[in-house]
Amino acid sequence: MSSIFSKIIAREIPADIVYEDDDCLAFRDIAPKAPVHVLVIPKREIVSLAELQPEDEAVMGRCVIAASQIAAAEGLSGGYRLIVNCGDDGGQEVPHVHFHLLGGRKMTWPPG
Ligand code: IU
Repeated sequence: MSSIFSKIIAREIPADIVYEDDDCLAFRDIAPKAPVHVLVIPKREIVSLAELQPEDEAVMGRCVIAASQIAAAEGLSGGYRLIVNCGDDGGQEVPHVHFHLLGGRKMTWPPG
């Protein structure tokens, strides 16, 4: 299933892209929930964590490492949060798996 994130990958709609490699893309969230709020996505169209297949292992790992590198580049030396919402109960709105990298403020726990 294609989503708006596929259009961002294809450069059909603009986004503030902060990182790209062969497998992953990262861009700033249009409605940031923290001073730093970057979405890290696989370029492959994967709907959610619930649809992951064994062949997605490398690309998902690549996204997590990219998130770590972006966090360092953004100066988040005090820490940050990396989360994935999955499905309706998880609060997922866009049907293309994405990591939220949130930082620049103290996070609370548990999330709502
Ligand atoms: P969620 O985990 O699916 O709820 O997160 C979707 C995020 O995508 C949310 O934080 C939106 O602000 C963000 N987003 C975006 O950055 N650009 C877009 O064009 C759209 C959503 I639509």
